[in-house]
Amino acid sequence: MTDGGPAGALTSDGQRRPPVLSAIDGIVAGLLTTGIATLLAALMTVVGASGGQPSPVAAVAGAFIDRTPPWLKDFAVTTFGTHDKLALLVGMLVVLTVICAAVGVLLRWRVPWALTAFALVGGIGLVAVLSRPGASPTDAVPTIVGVLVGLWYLARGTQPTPPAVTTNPTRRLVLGTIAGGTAAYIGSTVGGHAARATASRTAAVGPLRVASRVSIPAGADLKVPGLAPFIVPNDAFYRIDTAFVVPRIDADSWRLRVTGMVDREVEIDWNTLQDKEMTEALVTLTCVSNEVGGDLVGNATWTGWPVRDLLAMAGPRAGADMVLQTSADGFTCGTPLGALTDDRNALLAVRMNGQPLPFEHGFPVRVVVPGLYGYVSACKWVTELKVTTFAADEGYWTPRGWAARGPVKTESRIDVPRTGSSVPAGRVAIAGVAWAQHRGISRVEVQLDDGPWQQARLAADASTDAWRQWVLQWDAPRGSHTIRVRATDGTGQVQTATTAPPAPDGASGWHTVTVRVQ
Ligand SMILES: Nc1nc2c(c(=O)[nH]1)N[C@H]1C(S)=C(S)[C@@H](COP(=O)(O)O)O[C@H]1N2
Ligand SMILES: [Mo]
Repeated sequence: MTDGGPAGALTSDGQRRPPVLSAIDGIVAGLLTTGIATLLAALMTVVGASGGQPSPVAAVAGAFIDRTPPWLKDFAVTTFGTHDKLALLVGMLVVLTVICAAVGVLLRWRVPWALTAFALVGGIGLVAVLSRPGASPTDAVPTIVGVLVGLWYLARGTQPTPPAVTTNPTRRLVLGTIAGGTAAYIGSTVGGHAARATASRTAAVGPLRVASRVSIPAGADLKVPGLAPFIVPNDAFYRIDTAFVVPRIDADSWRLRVTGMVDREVEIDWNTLQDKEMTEALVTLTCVSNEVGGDLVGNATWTGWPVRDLLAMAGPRAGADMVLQTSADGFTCGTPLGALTDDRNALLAVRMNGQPLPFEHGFPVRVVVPGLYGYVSACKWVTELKVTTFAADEGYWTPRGWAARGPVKTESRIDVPRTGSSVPAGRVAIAGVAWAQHRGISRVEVQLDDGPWQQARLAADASTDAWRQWVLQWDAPRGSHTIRVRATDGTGQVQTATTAPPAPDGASGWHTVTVRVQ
């Protein structure tokens, strides 16, 4: 075949083109559009010309995440865990490829329809870009330019006799897009905004004034093989958020404002915060989406300035009962005002296990509140605290089917032996973790098959805000066995046997595993 241009059913020498070539033309047009738009978006971000998300791919992903129905979000978290964003990207690219291929084939018969369909898909990207938090009209430029180039590429091949010289410009354009995209990526990493953020994080290791330090009792970690460590390392800590692209914020340009029902609005910056007297605290974070037995829970040492000290500077007014926290990426969560002003360790955290927060976990500053699920308390990349009421405002997840208030339910989990595993007969350590943040764990019991509840040995108590490990040595007889666990919190309340799904306010029930003893 001669290169008769990207479209049309006939080649320049009058032969019928195989449909697969038309499909490829459509895909190339899609690649050109997304490549150019991504390149321009990256350039805009590098020069600081956008406060939103000018890349249509990232914007559609973000808009999709924001509109995901609860069942689909649960499915995604259960199926892909913390790889849910990669799964979304792959899914989007597959859908886009199929649409573009269809557009290419349609071009063989109905040129205006094909071009219209292509423009409509671009329009979806445009709407997404313009509806992202912080978007400005100029954010539309990358998508519009990208779509126009894609349309031009599709339309140019539909001329009756495409001039042969079009071959080279096309090739150059494709190569140029790849080269430009790579350059923009490297540029944004090395010279741009992301680089400033990385540099500011690297520099964020100076000494802090810490009023109270955490000391972890020697016996807090039972070191049973297979049991979750008492302190979860930062790179192993679960990550859940709605951010398709992890926000990379330059600490030096970060500000946190306290607004709303306050006597005076307050704003602090990074340097001011660094000079405050910090508190160090062990706090276990839990996701409301965590299934019974799930791993969306982790424990870390957090260092930060108590939120109550900042709120006291602003002076919350009478009648306020909620603080709407806002993240740099537009996410919000509604936290009971009392949980941020009482004596618990609700922190504006700047360190996680002694390190500056990883970008994935909220650098430069996130909030951590013992006793509440993350979705109503643990705002990452936090930029605003609006003092308000539950009647007037709601956080991101509330209109999406989750409860406005999310106190953590008492839960316990069996880590070893793993469900479905086989263990040799004899002494077997049954071990796991239990949590009831801010109330503490006073007892953990294990039931083997339908036997009596046996008390497990608890690890040393490090904090009522942290999870507690437990272990029970078992003389395992041959056969198939069921192991169940339940915890009792610091108030004497036994963990409920009533099973509930994660939505709307957290899963409940006793974690049960089955093992085969050989
Ligand atoms: N900005 C922002 N903060 C957020 C979220 C989010 O989507 N965006 N998700 C919350 C939820 S649902 C949880 S469970 C915790 C998880 O914190 P981690 O990713 O550091 O473990 O962050 C909370 N803070
Ligand atoms: Mo969560």
